[in-house]
Amino acid sequence: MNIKNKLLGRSFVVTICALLSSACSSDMAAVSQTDKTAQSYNMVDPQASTETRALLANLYRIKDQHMLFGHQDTLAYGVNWEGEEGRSDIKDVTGSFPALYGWELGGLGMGQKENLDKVNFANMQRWMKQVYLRGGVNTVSWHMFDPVTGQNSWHKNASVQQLIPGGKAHQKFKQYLDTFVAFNQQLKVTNKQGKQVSIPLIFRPWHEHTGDWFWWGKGHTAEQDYIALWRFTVDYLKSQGVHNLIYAYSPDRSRINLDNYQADYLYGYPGDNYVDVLGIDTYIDLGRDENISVEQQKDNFRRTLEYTVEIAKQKHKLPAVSEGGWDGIKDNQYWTNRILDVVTQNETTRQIAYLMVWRNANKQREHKEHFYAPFVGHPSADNFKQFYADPYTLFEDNLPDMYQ
Ligand code: BMA
Repeated sequence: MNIKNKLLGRSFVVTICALLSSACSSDMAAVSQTDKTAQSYNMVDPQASTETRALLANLYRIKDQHMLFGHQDTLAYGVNWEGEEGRSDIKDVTGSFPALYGWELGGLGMGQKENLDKVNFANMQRWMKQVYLRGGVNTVSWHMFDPVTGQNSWHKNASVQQLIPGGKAHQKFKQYLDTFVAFNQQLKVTNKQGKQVSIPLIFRPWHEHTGDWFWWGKGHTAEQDYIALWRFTVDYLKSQGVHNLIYAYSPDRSRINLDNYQADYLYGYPGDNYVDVLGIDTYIDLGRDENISVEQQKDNFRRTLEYTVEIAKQKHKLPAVSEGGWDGIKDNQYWTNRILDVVTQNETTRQIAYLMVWRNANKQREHKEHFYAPFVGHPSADNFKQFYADPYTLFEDNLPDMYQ
């Protein structure tokens, strides 16, 4: 058992509460009032299920003291393995699964059995259920193929205006959304209390729209059309009986000027009634920008976090780093020096509820080195163990019950 298990493992909650009585007693009170508290967060979906409301309330409760660590596709494959049940590069290195699991729907709507990264959708559903039953948190993104042209999300078509209400391809777009409704309907499990529940998901559609690389991005889509696309997506899913979603907004930081953060960040913002989580996707602050010093990059990351948290505070939303990392992790001290040191820098940066790094592509299948999390043998693996052991970070083995 590592230090953090000793400090934070579920069985030690009582002990730690005795030591920190004031902090914990307010935590405990918050838990018992989960439902009430969640309503006061003014969720996008007023009919969100009890478990979904609890998840959001618990993320709020935890965020000042901790940050959930997440990894995309962690159960599906790793750098040196594929198709091994119960494996994850994060678990190989630390002994624990991450707290947050990212999944990708790209390909859904095209009648494919697998997503764009060859993850079988039925397996994905099975893993999502396992995650929920173990107490982890699932989040999904969707590199939607263009319903107008059938091309993937990186084609720069001016399609959004055809998809929104009044557009020529609006019916087609609804059919794409219906595929998610059907996928989501199967995400039901019987929980420990014997109740059938729909697995809560942090749903992150239309991401990185401040960039110009997706067909819904800036440059190919008018701002009001992007907003209409987002709002229709939310309204339609709710109208189809989907009530297990927490909606996350996630512009890309590389196209946001730090000196004009609020305005750039809110480009295309669909409104407070349409967003629960204010996320930021950032690679540029986390290693990609090799033209500036490490210190400068860390300072930029600090500002990104502070500004995101400030906007979230004003709008009563949950702040998060919805996606990011450094392809190849070319710094052995990366996890403590470039991430932990910045997210824990001050009371504002510490408000970030979760941070998720992108996928570890399977080297053999994809014929490339493309990874954002450590794996056994990677030079940053030891440093990642320190990151894991720090009381600030939460992995699945340290998560409190997120659904009550
Ligand atoms: C990108 C890369 C691609 C992948 C896509 C969708 O960032 O990882 O290889 O296909 O995300 O998951």
